[in-house]
Amino acid sequence: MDIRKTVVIGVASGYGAGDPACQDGPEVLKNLRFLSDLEQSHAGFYWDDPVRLGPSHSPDSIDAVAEIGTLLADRIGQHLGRGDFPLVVGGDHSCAIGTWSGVKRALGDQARLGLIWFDAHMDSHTFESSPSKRIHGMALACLLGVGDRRLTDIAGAGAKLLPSDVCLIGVRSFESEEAALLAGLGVRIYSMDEVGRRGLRTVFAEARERIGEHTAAFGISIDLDALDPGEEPGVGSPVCGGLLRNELTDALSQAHGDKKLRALEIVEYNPYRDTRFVTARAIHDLCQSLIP
Ligand SMILES: [Mn+2]
Repeated sequence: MDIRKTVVIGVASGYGAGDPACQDGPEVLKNLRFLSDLEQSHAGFYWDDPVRLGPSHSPDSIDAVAEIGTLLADRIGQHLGRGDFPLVVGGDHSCAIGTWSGVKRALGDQARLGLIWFDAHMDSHTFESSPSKRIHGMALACLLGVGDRRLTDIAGAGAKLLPSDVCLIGVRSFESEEAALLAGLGVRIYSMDEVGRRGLRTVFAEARERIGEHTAAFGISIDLDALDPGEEPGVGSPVCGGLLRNELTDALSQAHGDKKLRALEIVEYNPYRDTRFVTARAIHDLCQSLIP
C-alpha cells in the first residue's frame, strides 16, 4: 500500500528577490489554514518547520541564498529518505536551487532528474547578464550548472539537470541573454504563444514525455507568476497574459498519482498583494490537483 506522506516545507526567503515580501508567504498560508482541508482529507499531510535563516545571516544575498538553499536541500534529503513527498512553498524562486539540488542528490549520481518549470520568466540570467542582479532570476541557470559556484555547488558540484531533461512552460517575459543561454543548451521552452495555439493539456503532456524519457524521476516547479495576474494578484512579479487557474489545475491533474513525481514546488506567493486571498486559494487548488 502506498502511504507516502506529503510534507509541506515553507521557505521563508526573499533573499533572491528585490522585494522580500514573499518570505512571509508560507506563514500566511499556514496560519490562515489555506491547506487545512488537505490536512483533513489526506491522512499523511503535514507541515514541517519552515526553513529560515537566523538573524546573523550574511548580508550578502548570494551567501544568504546559498545558506538557505543548503538547509533546504538537507531537509529535502531527510524527507525523501523517509519516503515522504516534499511540497515546497516559497519564498522567492531562488529556493528552487536548494529544492532540486536536494532531490538530485537523493536520487544519486547515476539517475537523471527531469523538471517542468512553469514561469512567466526564464530565470536563466547570470550575474553578468542580469540587469537587476536578483538571484530569483538566475535559479534555473544555476541548476543547469551556469552561475556563481556558491549556488551551482549546493548539495554537490555543478549541474543538477541536463538541458534535455528540462522544459519551461508559460514564458512571456525575458531578456535576450537568457533566451540565448537556453537555446544554446537546447532547453525546450513552451512560450505562452505556443500554449495558446496548442492548449496547455497538450503542451504539458508533451513536456512530461520529453523530460520523462531518460530520467528516473521528475519534479514540477510552479512560479505563481506563470498564472494570469488578472486572476491571481498575489505574486512577486506579475506579467499580463498568463495561464488560467482552471487550465493549469486541469493539465496538472494528468500527473496526479504519478509515482515518478518526486516533489512539487510552488513559489513567489506575495500575501501583501493577494487581495481577498484569491491566490492562496490557487495554491490550494494546484496542490489538490497533484497530491494523491
Ligand atoms: Mn521564477
